[in-house]
Amino acid sequence: MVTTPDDYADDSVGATALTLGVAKSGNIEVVSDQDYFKVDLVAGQRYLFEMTASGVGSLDTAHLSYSPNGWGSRP
Ligand SMILES: [Ca+2]
Ligand SMILES: [Ca+2]
Repeated sequence: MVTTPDDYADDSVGATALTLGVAKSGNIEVVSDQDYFKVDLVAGQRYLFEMTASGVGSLDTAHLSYSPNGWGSRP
């Protein structure tokens, strides 16, 4: 059996840093997968975050969540 390794950490401690304006792609390898990202923001500024899905099984139920420790996406 071949398993695909997880591409991003499942928790905020290991969150991957994002660069504003630069897209990041990843995979939800298993149903229970969560991929965490972090980004430095400036108070008072507006930001737009977009998440799209492709391939088998969409992220219809995916969501972005915010906490001071980072953003998370999960199915
Ligand atoms: Ca993943
Ligand atoms: Ca993960």
